[in-house]
Amino acid sequence: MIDFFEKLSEEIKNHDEIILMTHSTPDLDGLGSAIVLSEVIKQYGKECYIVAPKNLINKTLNKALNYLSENGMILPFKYEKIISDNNSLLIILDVHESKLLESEEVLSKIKDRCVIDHHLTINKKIESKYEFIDDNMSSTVEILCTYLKYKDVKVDSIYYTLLLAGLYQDTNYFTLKTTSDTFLVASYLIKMGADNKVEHDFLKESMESAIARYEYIKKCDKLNDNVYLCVIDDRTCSNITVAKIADEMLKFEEVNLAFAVGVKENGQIVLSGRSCDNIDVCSIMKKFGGGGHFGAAAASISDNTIDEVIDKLKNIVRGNEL
Ligand SMILES: [Mn+2]
Repeated sequence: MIDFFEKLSEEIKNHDEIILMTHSTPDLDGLGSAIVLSEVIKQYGKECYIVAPKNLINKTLNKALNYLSENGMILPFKYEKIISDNNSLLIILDVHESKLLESEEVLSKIKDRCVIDHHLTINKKIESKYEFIDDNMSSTVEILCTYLKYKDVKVDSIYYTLLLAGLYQDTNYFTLKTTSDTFLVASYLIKMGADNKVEHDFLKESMESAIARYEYIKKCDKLNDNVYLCVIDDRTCSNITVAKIADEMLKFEEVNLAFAVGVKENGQIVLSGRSCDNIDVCSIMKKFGGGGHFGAAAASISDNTIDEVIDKLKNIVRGNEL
């Protein structure tokens, strides 16, 4: 990792302009890390932009972005159309597959690339000069904080709050992929001035949305011993909604493997899975063309109906494939 950090710093110094990009429908882990990295890069005296997100439906992220604006922080967003290669370096965060990117157009424009990610590799990786992809890391925040510590760079305390919220969100309150190093990162962020109360305010949600989730959970199906599926069948929903339902279901003592499925506005089926007890839910999601982590994974499916997806999932879970 230290090798990569040295190369990353070197690459930043060797380029006139740095473009940062995360996955589409960004979250606080990806976009929060990009915002903080842009602050660091400005300290190196370089121009730095973040590819402007087209779809900001993550409420926690929105709250955090508003909080930054209210506190006078300027977000260096730049639209994909006006981005060009001016001896630019593209740093890709929290994703390493081209079809999941915020903008494939920007990817095609800039040839010098570095990739920083913590997801499992499922499909073809983006070609880059240097990459650091370690699926043992809890989050991109964890990788970035290791870099900040190593380089001994400091940013305004407000950014540490942003990173702490990203760490909470990506690990689902320190339940997913959390190691002793993850807690050390949390400790570092608090030490550097992260405000735990503000971070908790970012993560708060409306009573209405929490109750709506439980209405679906109330009707969930038991597929097998300790395996449950929740179906959102009366409205369209986002991948965030199904992810949150699957997260929530894993809290119950009856549940070792939880799935939630729904239909997105564009007609795609979104399926999310969460597991404990060493069940590889990612290998199940791969069967639907998806991916993610060992204990948390998802798939977006275009060529099946929701009923077909549910049937296929039931067959997988009830077969001897687990
Ligand atoms: Mn992440």
